[in-house]
Amino acid sequence: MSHSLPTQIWPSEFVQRYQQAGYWRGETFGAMLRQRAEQYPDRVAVVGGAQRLTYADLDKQASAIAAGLLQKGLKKGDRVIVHLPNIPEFISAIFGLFRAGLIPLYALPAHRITEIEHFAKTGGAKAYLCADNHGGFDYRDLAAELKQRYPELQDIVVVGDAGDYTPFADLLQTAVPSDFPVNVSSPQDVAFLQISGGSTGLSKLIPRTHDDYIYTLRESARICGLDDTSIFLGALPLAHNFPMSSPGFMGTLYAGGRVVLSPSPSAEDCFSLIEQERVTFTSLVPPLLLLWLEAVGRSTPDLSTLKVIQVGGAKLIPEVAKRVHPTLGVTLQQVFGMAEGLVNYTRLGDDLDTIVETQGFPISPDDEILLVDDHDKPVAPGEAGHLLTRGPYTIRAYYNNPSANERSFTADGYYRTGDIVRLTDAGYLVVQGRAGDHINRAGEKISAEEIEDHLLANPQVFDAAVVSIPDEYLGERSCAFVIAKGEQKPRAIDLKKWVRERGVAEFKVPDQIIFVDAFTATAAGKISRKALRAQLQAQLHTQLSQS
Ligand code: AMP
Ligand code: DBH
Repeated sequence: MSHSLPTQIWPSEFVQRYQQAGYWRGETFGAMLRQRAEQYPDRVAVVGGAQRLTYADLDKQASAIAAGLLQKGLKKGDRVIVHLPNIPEFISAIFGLFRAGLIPLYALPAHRITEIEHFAKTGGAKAYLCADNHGGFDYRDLAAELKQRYPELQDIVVVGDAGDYTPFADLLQTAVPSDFPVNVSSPQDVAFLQISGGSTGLSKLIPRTHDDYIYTLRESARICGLDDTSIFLGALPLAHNFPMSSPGFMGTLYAGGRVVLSPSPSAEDCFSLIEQERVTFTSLVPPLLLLWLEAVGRSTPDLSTLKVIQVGGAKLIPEVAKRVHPTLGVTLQQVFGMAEGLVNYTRLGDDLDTIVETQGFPISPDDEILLVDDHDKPVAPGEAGHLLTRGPYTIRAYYNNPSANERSFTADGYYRTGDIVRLTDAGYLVVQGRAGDHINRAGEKISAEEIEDHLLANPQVFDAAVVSIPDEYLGERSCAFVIAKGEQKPRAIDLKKWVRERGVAEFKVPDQIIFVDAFTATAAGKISRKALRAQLQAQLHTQLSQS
């Protein structure tokens, strides 16, 4: 398996086009932080827990972390798994990695050994950076297990009580030579690896470059009206592409604003931070928005500084969207994006109908959108079709995954998003559904195939098919149809425990398990798993609508 990073992602004629259009300006993350630190040395950049880091602090920490990691023997281009909750160290660590030319590979706090092992192996990671203990889970245990399963791992760095591992605090103490470089990367180098929720099998790795990502930050900041007075509340996990870059914490730092980190996205934690820190905007997934809308009726938080709430990651129902302004007194912005690239925003000045009913339009005039039928033929104007896209910040291939690339990209480089979309007369996108077999559970994407594989590994399971089921709060939840092996059916609770104990993120454990004796006659036999899932899904919807 080759582990070298791609050196060029877009064909040369596109590179030229995007540079000439002024999208790619040769910026890098290492230099960007230094420029902000020179411009706003004493301004607070990041607030989290008891810490308040100025831009100068952040810049200094980034250099110390970079120097410390290089001293430990890591080399430019090495991948480092970043597995941290919403704490300031998340931000200083990734800027430290950028400064050293090391490549962060972002994992979600909910990920467990199975996912982390997969990231380590597919990404060819050299180091793992984690918290000590967070949310009742000891990440040092995971680190120990990872080292066993993946002996190529050279370094383990822990924020907090590091036990046998390298304390993150030690890196911060590294003496930095005066000629230590601010940046060692080319703008078109891969800056980091994002992960996709993925519809088939395990998450795929998404290589994003400095130039392409910084373009999205600059434009997202402009579209969302950010400047150096903006204060962003990081409520969703920072590793998600949405709170990272749409415009998220990175876009806020690009604009010279301030990032406030919340330990959880709950209304309780977030409302008090909004009051104390005079937060001006934040990003949420639809189920959290619902909780916030309900919480406001129970308390009287002072949300007067909050101007915009962005909602994305999963479809927002218009009825809920309509309640945002009257209940919270803020402007709603819908965001439809993907870690692979394309991001759409409703614009802040759009009329209410547009904000409530659509998912906006792309960042870039050069985001190419195609809506096609099942045979890749364009659909008639106004009709819904599979969304394909290509543009100055949408990847052309996943990292180290030829079979996914075959499926997910067309010959001329369009990414198959898996979403079914229609365009309004004004050119706004409306998400109608999706073609891919994943469950969008409160914005977390779960691959049906991945969970089926875990269930099939159980000796009491003969066959399994996982589908989504509408859920009042989560939008969708997961439902596994299971055919047991032999007479004795396992208990649903034991099967859930089985999946959990395979070491996967809790959100992937099936919410519901339905035992069946067989998949229906037409479904049995040679039809595809995709068709089987579609059939079970339809069956489930009929049952639900009749009950
Ligand atoms: P990922 O590729 O894992 O980053 O997930 C991106 C996917 O999330 C998109 O392809 C959509 O299926 C879904 N998504 C993101 N934002 C929205 C939204 N505002 N409305 C509906 N679906 C969304
Ligand atoms: O769901 C997503 O992946 C997403 C949603 C909104 C995203 O990546 C983004 C905005 O950038």
